Amino acid sequence: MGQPQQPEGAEGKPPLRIGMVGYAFMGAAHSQGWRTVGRVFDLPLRPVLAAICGRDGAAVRAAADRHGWAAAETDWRALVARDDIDLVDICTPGDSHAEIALAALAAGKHVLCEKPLANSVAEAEEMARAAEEAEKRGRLAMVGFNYRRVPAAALARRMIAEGRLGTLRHVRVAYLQDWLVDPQFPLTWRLRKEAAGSGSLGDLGAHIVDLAQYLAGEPLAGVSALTETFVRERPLPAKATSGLSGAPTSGTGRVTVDDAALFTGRFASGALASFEATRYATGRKNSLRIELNGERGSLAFDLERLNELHYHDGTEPSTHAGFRRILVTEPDHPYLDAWWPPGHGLGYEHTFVHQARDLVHAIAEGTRPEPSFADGLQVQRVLAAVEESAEKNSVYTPVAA
Ligand code: SOE
Repeated sequence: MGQPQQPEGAEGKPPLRIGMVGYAFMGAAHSQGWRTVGRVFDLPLRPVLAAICGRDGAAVRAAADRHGWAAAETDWRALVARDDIDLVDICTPGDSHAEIALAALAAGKHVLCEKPLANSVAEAEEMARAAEEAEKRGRLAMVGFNYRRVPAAALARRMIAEGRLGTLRHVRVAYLQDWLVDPQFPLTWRLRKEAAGSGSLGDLGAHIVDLAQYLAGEPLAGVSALTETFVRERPLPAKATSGLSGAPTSGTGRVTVDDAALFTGRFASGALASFEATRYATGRKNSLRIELNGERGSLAFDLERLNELHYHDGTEPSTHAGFRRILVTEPDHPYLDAWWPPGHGLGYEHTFVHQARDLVHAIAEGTRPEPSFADGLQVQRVLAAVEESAEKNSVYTPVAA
């Protein structure tokens, strides 16, 4: 640790001093984003990695050194209270999103909160209200649905907004992982409702609900759902991975969240959608595939081939119509003018750089970041409708307004 890292060429720009809570996978991914963004994009503010926070002092100090943070804290309340922090980046399990975000907004900080926004609609409503109040004081809040910032997804959004698909009829989207297939995988925090809020639904389903609504440009009006927990008892983890200090470390514990969620949805316009979120798709590691069909054309995207977007122009003569691959690496594609020459692709980590870029610009310009906490609340309401429908044997359930 030492002086915060200063991206080259950022001299003279006012600092945006970041304080991060959490240093696991998302903490590492967000750190990469904050470290890199000022080196790639010309920004109106200079991100400074001021402090990172975690409960374990030795581990968070090691994380500060590894990820380039100038200081380490072991109490998030102390981090939020620091007058040398302008923005709090929340990379913790969902059970602490609300308390940290509410405290940070009340302390006059901007906030970036990982997805899903909260573990319940009630928490999300309180966070959205607080964000709306904070906005009046010039403090802004974003929720980290980073897949909107894959260039191919942003290009798809631009093409749909331009009317290239015409009236939307279908969205079908699946987010497939397989890290829970082994019944011996331990009962970590993501498998306990009190920590994670839900299972694959909130972890993976939140991403595809947000992405589908973002690309469609409209909210889901209602859903019919099935959820399942395939393995209901799992070995208790060593304390270090349980995410819960003092947790027993022998025997088994009950899984209290969904392992998979399958649901259909109707958009406000009447377009129909199908969603699948699972951690049991053996062989699929991080496969998010979405296809949108309109009366004038279709778009298809696969996160495992994230530099590509497949487009079918339904207005072309049938003799030479068909899906064609757009290689999304041109300088006039979203975000790409800051990176490499055409054909040199990007990866998963770059979505966090783009997320940081967009948040810095929103803060500098005083405009509401997207996705906002209100967007995060809307996703939370869809997730709640999915759980309610699943509890009622897939009865169609309206999404609360
Ligand atoms: C789940 O394994 C997970 O880490 C999600 O929590 C992230 O949001 C996603 O980007 C990658 O997969």
